[in-house]
Formats: sequence, structure tokens, C-alpha cells
Amino acid sequence: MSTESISNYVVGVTKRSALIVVDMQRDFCEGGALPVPGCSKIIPRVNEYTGIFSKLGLPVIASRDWHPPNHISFKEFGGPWPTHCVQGSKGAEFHPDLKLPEGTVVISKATQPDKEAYSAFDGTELHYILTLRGVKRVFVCGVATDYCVKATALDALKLGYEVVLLVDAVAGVAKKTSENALREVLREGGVLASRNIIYFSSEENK
Ligand code: VGL
Ligand code: ZN
Repeated sequence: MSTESISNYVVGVTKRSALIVVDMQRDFCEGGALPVPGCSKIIPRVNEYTGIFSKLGLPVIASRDWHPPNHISFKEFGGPWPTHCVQGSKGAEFHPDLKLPEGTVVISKATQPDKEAYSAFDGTELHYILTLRGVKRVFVCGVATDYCVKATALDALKLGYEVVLLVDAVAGVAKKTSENALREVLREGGVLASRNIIYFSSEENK
């Protein structure tokens, strides 16, 4: 099949691709402890992506913010955020509408009381897991664009992955910082894409 008919700017999902869904948890959605505007709205699109990657037999990673009750990022302990995503709490659960395929790898982060970790790579086994599975290209979606999505994408670039940020499946805390985050990802070599410019094929993958 010719790609000409699709777009001049096609991003391919290759055999060495993986999807990283960042922090789609109850507390970051409307009604949660630290709601990110637009979090619930992106869920259908995130589900579309998890479904596609799953069908292609490609890894789906779901990170979760997983704080101890006395975490340094909480206001009560000198941090900037209200208490959120406490390990084992209802707010820390993945959003009930989020569809994670069987075999999804769950990565818990920021699990130590005295250490903040926005990136899904920070203090986790994620790089090791992706390396084992031969992943070279990561597609990143989720929340928050200006914090954990940004940090995850930038870390992935630093670690040598090709990074595609799925702009139709992210939501940010604030507009300005989210725009800056996208700019920074671009500047560091990442690519921005959305559903209509991604070419999914299980056969023509390299
Ligand atoms: C996040 C603020 C605090 C995020 C996590 O997932 O982007 N933001 N903890
Ligand atoms: Zn947090």
C-alpha cells in the first residue's frame, strides 16, 4: 500500500514500538484530588491506542503515580501538590473507563517518601523492560503533559528512544506550561503526532 494517499507526514508504528500510558488514574481526572483539565476527555482516544497496540502484539506500558502517604510532593510535607495517588487508595486506581489490555506492564513511580519522580523511567525498571523487548520507538500519552508526560518523553529521548508524543491523547495542568512542554520535546528530537497521521500496519513493519 502506498503511503502517499495517507499523508506526507506519516509516523509509523513499527515492530519495535511500544505505547506508554502515563498516570491515567482517578486522582488526575475530574473529581480526583489533583484533577488535570481534560483528563476524562482523552480516555476514549487513549483506549483507541491501547487497543491498536494490543492488536498488533506490541507492548503497552501503564505508569502510575504511587506515593507513600508521607510523600515529599504533598503540601503537608513541603511539596507543591495536594495529597494524591497514595499507594493502595481509591484515587490511585487507574480510571475505571481506561481499557488496559491483558499483559499491560504496570510501572509504579515516586514510591519513596523523600524523592519526587515525574518520569516513568525515574527509579523504575522501565528502560530495562523496554530493552529486553527490543523497543526502539515509544509512543507516549496520558497526563500531565507539563509534568509526568513531559519528563517521561524527555527521559526516553535521553535514553536513545525515538519518541512520538500523541498530542490528541494528552492533557496538561496548565496551557502555557503544556505548550512549553511540547516545544521542549520537539527541541530534544521528539515528534508530535495524532491518530490521523499514524500509519498502523502489522505487515509492513520493519
Ligand atoms: C503528576 C503532579 C504530581 C503527573 C504527578 O502525573 O503529571 N503531576 N504528581
Ligand atoms: Zn505525584
